[in-house]
Amino acid sequence: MNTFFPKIKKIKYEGPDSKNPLAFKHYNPKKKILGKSMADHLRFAVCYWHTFKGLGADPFGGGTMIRDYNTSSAPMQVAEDTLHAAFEFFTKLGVNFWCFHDRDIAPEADTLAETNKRLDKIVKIAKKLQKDTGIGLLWGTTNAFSHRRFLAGAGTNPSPQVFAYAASQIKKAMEITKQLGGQGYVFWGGREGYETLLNTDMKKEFDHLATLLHMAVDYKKQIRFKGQFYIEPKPKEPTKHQYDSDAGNCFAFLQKYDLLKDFKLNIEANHATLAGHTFQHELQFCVDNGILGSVDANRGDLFLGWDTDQFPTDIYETTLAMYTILKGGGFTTGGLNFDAKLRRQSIDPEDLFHAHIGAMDAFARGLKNAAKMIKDKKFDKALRQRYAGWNTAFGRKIEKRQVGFGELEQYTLKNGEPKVQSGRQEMLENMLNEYL
Ligand code: XUL
Ligand code: CO
Repeated sequence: MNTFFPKIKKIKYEGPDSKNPLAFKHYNPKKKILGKSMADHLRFAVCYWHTFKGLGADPFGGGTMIRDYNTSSAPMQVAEDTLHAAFEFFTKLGVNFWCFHDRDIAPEADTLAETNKRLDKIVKIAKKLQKDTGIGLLWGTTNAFSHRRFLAGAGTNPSPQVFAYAASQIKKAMEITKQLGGQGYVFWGGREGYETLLNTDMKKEFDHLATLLHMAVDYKKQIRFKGQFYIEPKPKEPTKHQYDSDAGNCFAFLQKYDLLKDFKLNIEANHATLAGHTFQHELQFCVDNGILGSVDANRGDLFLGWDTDQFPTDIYETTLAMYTILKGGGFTTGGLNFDAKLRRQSIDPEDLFHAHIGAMDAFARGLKNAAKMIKDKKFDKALRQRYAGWNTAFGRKIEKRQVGFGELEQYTLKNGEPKVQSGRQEMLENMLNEYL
């Protein structure tokens, strides 16, 4: 396995003093933190679409990256070569998982039947590569947004024929995800949204989206696929208004349509910021409501209003994210999938390694910092103190709804002006910096 990245050797942990750019300074997979190995905490996955199929194209120009696995004129040869390159990459980098869309691993043919045959061919090879390398599938998904037929959405398309096509595609993608032992399956509503309400029956579209997901749940039971289902919030792009706009909105949707027991969320950092939230906010919302499933680990650029999908490098962010994830019990089926792409000018294959090494180290540092914060309990203590009033008999009575407005008015008339306290934000922010 030394064909497509011949210059790169297996990436090793060399510790914080290493000056080798192709080594981990912080990610030490076997090192135990809070009783679990770093690898088991972080569950890193490489995404197929950006890493192997993205070649630096942007709205103003085509790809800039030339790859040896992309040179054949036969599309299925490219698919095979790319798969081999991918497993060479995963192995050299030392991640335990990968993620893909159906259309990333095998190109679409003229008919659905032919496309499915292509998938079968590639999945057979992928299965063998997984077995040979010990690398597992974190989640699979469907690309029901790139093809022209999905211009007005998949599950929310005004045409039942398109709905049926999307369902057929998801059916197959679930089957291959199961065959590859996928631990999860993601539904990102690529074009489930609208451009103008003048041509959109929003109620119908939400209902149809829920119908599609219910059918997926039924089919999951039918084929005994045990992986976890996730939906992935994103507020805009490609449509002006995406239906799964943020975690709160997804939670309401899942509750309304009785899907809550079957779905968790896949939270993406850049989607959080597009929704006007911090990454930590979206994670915390999920933890609080028992719906944190997996994470697409990337970052946006706050000066740019689109999904720049950059590799995560900000230790402040990764520390807060890992703090929230650990406090929420950590990952079970999910993990940290680098849904991130190289910048257009980073054209060399080794840039793929630099990007992932930096991202893995950034999360490894986040994990170490968060573990210290948890052990020290300083933030826990500050939070407890702030809400201490609720642990008094008076506070508990309110929480248990044993008193109403009348009793509270009596209390206020008797006790007068409440005592106010400082939020201590600056002190807490300073305290956080001590861990970075
Ligand atoms: C798009 C995005 C997707 C999903 C999988 O913004 O994040 O790549 O993660 O379909
Ligand atoms: Co994503």
